[in-house]
Amino acid sequence: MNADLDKQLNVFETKINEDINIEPRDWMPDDYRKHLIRQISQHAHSEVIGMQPEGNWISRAPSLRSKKILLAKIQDEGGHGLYLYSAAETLGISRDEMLHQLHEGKAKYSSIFNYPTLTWADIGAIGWLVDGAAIVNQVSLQKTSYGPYARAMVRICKEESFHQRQGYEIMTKMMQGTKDQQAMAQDAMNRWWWPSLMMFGPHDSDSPNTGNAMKWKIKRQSNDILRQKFIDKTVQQAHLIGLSIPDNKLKWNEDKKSYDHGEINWDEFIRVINGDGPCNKQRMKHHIKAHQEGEWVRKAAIAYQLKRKELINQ
Ligand code: FAQ
Repeated sequence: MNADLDKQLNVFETKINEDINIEPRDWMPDDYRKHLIRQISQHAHSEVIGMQPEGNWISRAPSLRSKKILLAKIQDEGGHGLYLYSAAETLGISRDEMLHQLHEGKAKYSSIFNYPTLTWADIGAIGWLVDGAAIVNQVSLQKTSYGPYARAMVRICKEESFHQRQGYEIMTKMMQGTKDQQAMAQDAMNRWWWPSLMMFGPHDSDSPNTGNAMKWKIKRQSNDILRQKFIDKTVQQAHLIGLSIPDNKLKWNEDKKSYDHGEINWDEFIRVINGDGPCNKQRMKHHIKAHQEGEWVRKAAIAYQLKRKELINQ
């Protein structure tokens, strides 16, 4: 029995070392499976809850063009949630169980979606900064060791890069507009910058999951490395359109060839991930209501599948 287990572990570790994807039917250690279910389901919940702050602006988009783009983007995010729930299901957890964990507060979703969208510039800031941060993280996850997760990331990254550009376009247009529009864009930047940096998670030294994640190549780069990449790329984009970064410690470091920056407010981060951000309660309430109201759709879809099977088997 133990010799069998050793052999299976050996095959698993060889695949990880040789960068061969682990697939759903492969043997894998229980902790690897649990780690993936936690991360992928939280990622899926983030995509779906992330539809709410932007959905708030569909009926108030300033033109037909911007309304169409926003609708398509939000629909993409829902689709990302579906790919990710499907990837998590290949690990043996049901979608119902994942949603139950979310509704019970046992599964997290990204802290960023607990902040309100107060003006149209916030829609620009989400596309540019939030999708921008998501891409930096997800490009790295395209090489994650679990096959279904890695493949979902390839498609998601393509769509996120369109989202990032449409957000930057909104901000660029506003910065070319009136003084009021410029002030609105800067205000959105001021409110979304620090929460975007929090998306990458705690510092590596305070990140309990990073050790196993790196060992198993679930994460390819650490929270701090990815956060720094995002800062270096985004500061230049901000300066190009005349936005300033709300961090008086931000300074180019020629030796490091990257920016030094101020400290994140980790007390705020902890509060938000523990349910006490500006919109946590509202987000969960809305999700639970939509889930309950959608029960008849799920029942109808299952009934249709059963009927179809019955007809095929006749
Ligand atoms: N928010 O040990 P670590 C998007 C939790 S997609 C909430 O460092 P890990 C697209 C963490 O879960 C955005 N919780 O954890 C879009 C853990 O708690 P647990 C989502 C956070 O997993 C755009 C604890 O803190 N992207 O935006 C956060 O190694 C626009 C300790 O942390 C992903 O999910 C946080 N920011 O690293 C959609 C990417 N940070 O589970 C709509 C995939 C940490 O032990 C509109 N996920 N925590 O109870 C990851 O890369 C990782 O899971 C991290 C966290 C980097 C998020």
